[in-house]
Amino acid sequence: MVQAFARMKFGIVALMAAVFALAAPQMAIAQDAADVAPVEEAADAAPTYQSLEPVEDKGMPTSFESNPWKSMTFQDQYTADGEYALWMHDWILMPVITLISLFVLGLLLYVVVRFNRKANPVASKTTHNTAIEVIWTVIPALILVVIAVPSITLLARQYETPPADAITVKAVGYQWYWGYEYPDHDVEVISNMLDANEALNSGETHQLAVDNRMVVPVGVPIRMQTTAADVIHAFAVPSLWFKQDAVPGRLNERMLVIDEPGVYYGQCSELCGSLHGYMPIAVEAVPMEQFEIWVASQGGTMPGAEELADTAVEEGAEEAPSDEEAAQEPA
Ligand SMILES: [Cu+2]
Repeated sequence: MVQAFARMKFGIVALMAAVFALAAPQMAIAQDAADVAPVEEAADAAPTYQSLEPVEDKGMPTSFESNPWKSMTFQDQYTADGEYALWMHDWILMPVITLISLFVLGLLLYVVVRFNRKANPVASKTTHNTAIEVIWTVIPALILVVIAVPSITLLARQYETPPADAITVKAVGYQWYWGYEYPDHDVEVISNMLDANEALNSGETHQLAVDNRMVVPVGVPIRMQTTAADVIHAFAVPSLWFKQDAVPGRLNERMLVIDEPGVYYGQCSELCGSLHGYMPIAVEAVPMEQFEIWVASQGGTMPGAEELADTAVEEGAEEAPSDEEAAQEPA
């Protein structure tokens, strides 16, 4: 009985080996076919994209109740231009404005007290004082120079042209929502405001939360283009130091490099009709690997990946017949 089973087992193994030997060339062809179409396979096996959770006080306004001081100034900045501009505001403009205001107020109070009719009944007849005229011309000129240097630097930085390999994102303003086109990736996203309940459920601020965010990679140059389909809108995200008009029939362009991952909120900033206040902007900056997953989840392709896939298909097309010939030869 045991011996019979052992012989049967040997027979089964032999049979399987024979079947495998016959099937092997076909399997090899099937294997090649799988290699030829990596794009479809990647799309099937793509990990699902996880949206980022917004962080309190990052990329969004701060309420007076939670932090009165922070609620009255600029949002924290997450681009190099924004950090530079905020530094200029905090350390040059505000101190200069404050000192000049206090100085002028002091002069006014001094004049009111020292030269009123009672204290100074006989007015001076002085009309010229060369020394004082030189001082009040030269000092304001120097102050303007001190402001002009960082100011023109900032202006020039904001006009910097994106490099040739920058990722293009085109924000299109519509009455009353935003569309984001990714011509390099063959992706288009339509972004509408969430209503109050939906925003509450997603743990976001109402009138800033949207259904589909503008997802971009972090730390790489983005060629941010803005235009509009109907009336003038403006694409503005305060924490990214970004505000650019979206004008029908025109394509405005500015480089955007975001420092760190996060969700950054903004709003349309050009009166565009009755729902102008209800077309918020949400920019989601993620590491490049995450961005690639997002592009795949939107049915798009990375520019490099497409070329690779094309070459793979061409190579596969050349190899496939030779394999078939090899398989047919023994038969
Ligand atoms: Cu608008």
